[in-house]
Amino acid sequence: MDVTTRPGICRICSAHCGVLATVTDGKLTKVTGDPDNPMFQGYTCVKGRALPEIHNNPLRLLQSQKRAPDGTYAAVEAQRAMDEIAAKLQQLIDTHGPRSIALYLGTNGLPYPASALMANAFIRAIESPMFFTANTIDQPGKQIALAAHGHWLGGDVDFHEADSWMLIGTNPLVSKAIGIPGQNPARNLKAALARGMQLIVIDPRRSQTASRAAIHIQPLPGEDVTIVAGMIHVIIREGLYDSEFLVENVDGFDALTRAVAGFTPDYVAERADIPEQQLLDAARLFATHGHRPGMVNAGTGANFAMHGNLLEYLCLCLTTICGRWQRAGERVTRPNTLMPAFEAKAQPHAPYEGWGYGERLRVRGLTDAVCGMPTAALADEILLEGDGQVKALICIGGNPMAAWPDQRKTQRALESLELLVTLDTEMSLTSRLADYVIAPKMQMETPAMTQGSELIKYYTSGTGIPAAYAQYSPRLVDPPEGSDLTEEWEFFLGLAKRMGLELWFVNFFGGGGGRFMESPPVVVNFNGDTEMTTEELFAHMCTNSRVPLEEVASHPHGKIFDVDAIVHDRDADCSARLDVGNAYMMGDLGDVRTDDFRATRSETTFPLRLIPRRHGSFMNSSGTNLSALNRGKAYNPAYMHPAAMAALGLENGALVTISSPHDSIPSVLEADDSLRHDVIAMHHAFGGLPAEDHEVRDRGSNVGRLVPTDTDFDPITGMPRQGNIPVNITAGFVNAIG
Ligand SMILES: Nc1nc2c(c(=O)[nH]1)N[C@H]1C(S)=C(S)[C@@H](COP(=O)(O)OP(=O)(O)OC[C@H]3O[C@@H](n4cnc5c(=O)[nH]c(N)nc54)[C@H](O)[C@@H]3O)O[C@H]1N2
Ligand SMILES: Nc1nc2c(c(=O)[nH]1)N[C@H]1C(S)=C(S)[C@@H](COP(=O)(O)OP(=O)(O)OC[C@H]3O[C@@H](n4cnc5c(=O)[nH]c(N)nc54)[C@H](O)[C@@H]3O)O[C@H]1N2
Ligand code: SF4
Ligand SMILES: [Mo]
Repeated sequence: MDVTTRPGICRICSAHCGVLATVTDGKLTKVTGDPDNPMFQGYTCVKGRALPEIHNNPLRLLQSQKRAPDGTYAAVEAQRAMDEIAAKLQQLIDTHGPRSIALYLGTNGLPYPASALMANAFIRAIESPMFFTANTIDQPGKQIALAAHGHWLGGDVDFHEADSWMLIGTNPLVSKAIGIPGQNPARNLKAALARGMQLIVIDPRRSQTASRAAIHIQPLPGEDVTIVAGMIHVIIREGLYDSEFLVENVDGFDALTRAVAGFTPDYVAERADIPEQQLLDAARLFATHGHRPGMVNAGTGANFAMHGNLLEYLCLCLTTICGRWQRAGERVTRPNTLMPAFEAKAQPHAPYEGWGYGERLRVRGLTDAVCGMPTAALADEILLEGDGQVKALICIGGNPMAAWPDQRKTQRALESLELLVTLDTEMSLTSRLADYVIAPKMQMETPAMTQGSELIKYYTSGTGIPAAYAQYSPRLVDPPEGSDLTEEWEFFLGLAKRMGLELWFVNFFGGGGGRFMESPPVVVNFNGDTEMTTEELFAHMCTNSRVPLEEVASHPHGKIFDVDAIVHDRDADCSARLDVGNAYMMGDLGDVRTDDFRATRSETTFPLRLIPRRHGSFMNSSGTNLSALNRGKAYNPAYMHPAAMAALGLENGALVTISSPHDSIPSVLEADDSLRHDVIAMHHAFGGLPAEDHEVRDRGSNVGRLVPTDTDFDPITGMPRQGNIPVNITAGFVNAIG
């Protein structure tokens, strides 16, 4: 037996844990934590340890697939598929113009750092503006808010030193996504609490994270704007803000003061259904506790419930009026390692235009924005006839049928396309509607680096790697024998060669969607006959790295580098200021204050609110079909408080119908006393096609089907109301519409 164990990187989520991968006779057989990794010290989660099952999944595609006219699939050589797809794309471009071609990048772009960049180079080369990502059905308000507020160039306060922190609608102990550094978040939080950190969590559910909080506010969902505005109100009224920081760096304080004036503690307490004293306690704790007070971060729960842009903006305002940014002379919390060195400065970068420019969508007045194109409108762009109609869609590591809102509309749209291509490791729900499914290599079959995990700090505060840590890993295992697999970036290069296109691959670093750069982008030109390996492309991508890639690679277990990164003094001529009084945001806050929440509440047809939550064993729709991860339970239950179930005469495990004003889905009830009585919680991205609802106990059901895209939606990002969804529950299920 030939057995080797080598260090590698799990990239299922943004934590990018350093792992040990064992290969036995050419097959990945074991993945564990790497005790010699200085950042993770042996930590992994259940998903990372399932990488062998993920690679060896019998449902994994080892050949690309092509759909026959009768709807069956047969293997097709990847090169041949590229020939046919390139020809079809060219024909569509010649007949309907480049806008008829759209790309959608999902969460499995993250493990492969060249994938998204090459896909983007391709769409620019054909001159189509239709590049969409999962970001605009996630938390696009983060970038909208940064544009309106500006950036602090000294960066974030360090969680590892802070005495307080506030988390809103996020559960980083499970999601590893934001706030508590995701590199072993449980250890990071434990250490912080032992040091005396006081945590404030706002969540309608007593989540894993909330149960460790000093103050857990458990409000009605969708009232986060109300609560944060209330906290700002209290902090201003009691003079607990940082006036020195405001004078030096901030505009708009008067406008903010006026806009929050109506959010008095009694109003907020009634509206959010929380104790008034708790709001006061939280505001005072956040503003005054400890020597090194911390920041506030919000997650999907808070962003999905409408007003996501405003919520994110108010979080920045709260952070800024309390002066919670890293100052001159302090350490840079997230120094670059595989990204270029930069000089952090204790000064603002002024706000910039964040939305309302660029490509105009043909529906709902939406446009391109700093968060990217509105993905919730892509199905409409496919269905709406006329000039500019989208006729071909290529999905890279994403699963629209599982994850997009309005599943029935998505299905109609995807079925009406002239060409649908997915790059996916399996016959996902979306692949099952595709003309071609391109089978890619998997994580341990490709080289890996942590640059992508480092980079996400530009997306928002509270993300990225909080140390000068980096790791590189070579390919650890060969693809299965007899397979024909293509890396995603090679697929786009293959199309470009066939279509006679020159590609400009751009790896840019910097916030604001590249509007301001810490360093010039790395540009790699691919013309007709450029040949390159992924390893060579990574070397190009790291041309300007602070620590050279070879140096990083010489530490196979990863290394925390000793870089001297201190926040510098502000430039003498710096006149930029942060803005906490943006007119659009203040107007939106005014609208929130005047909407008639009592009237909305008195509506009783849909008395419950459905909220999102992540599953510890799955990454969105990935992994649900693996017994190592689902342990015999491959569905997403509807979690509900037992007392609320009893009040409706429903029992644990009962089959029920969950209806929103838009549509219905089946589900299986599961008692959960961590929830408020008036909410139910579900994981998204489960279920089959609508016609497969009877399989609910085997595959769950699709929350996105309850979400319309054209009634409650954000006017800037197009994001629909994916959380705080009004629903009712009835016993049993009749598959009426599907
Ligand atoms: N109702 C509701 N809707 C939501 C959400 C919610 O909470 N509620 N969440 C939203 C959020 S935050 C997001 S990010 C989006 C997610 O939206 P998507 O990114 O579109 O959905 P995923 O399920 O993550 O899709 C991942 C796909 O990648 C495939 N895959 C797995 N491994 C690999 C690989 O190695 N290579 C390739 N090429 N493919 C691979 C999987 O089989 C799967 O089909 O959904 C959004 N939609
Ligand atoms: N294990 C695992 N990790 C993941 C993922 C996964 O699917 N599985 N998905 C990844 C992705 S794509 C993303 S975007 C991140 C998301 O990461 P998070 O944003 O941390 O997502 P969740 O873990 O679902 O935590 C959301 C919390 O919001 C609460 N909530 C729901 N509605 C409301 C509300 O109206 N107000 C407030 N205040 N709280 C509310 C929920 O109860 C829940 O505890 O996680 C990433 N990491
Ligand atoms: S936390 Fe994320 S990166 Fe780490 S092992 Fe789990 S899935 Fe992989
Ligand atoms: Mo996400």
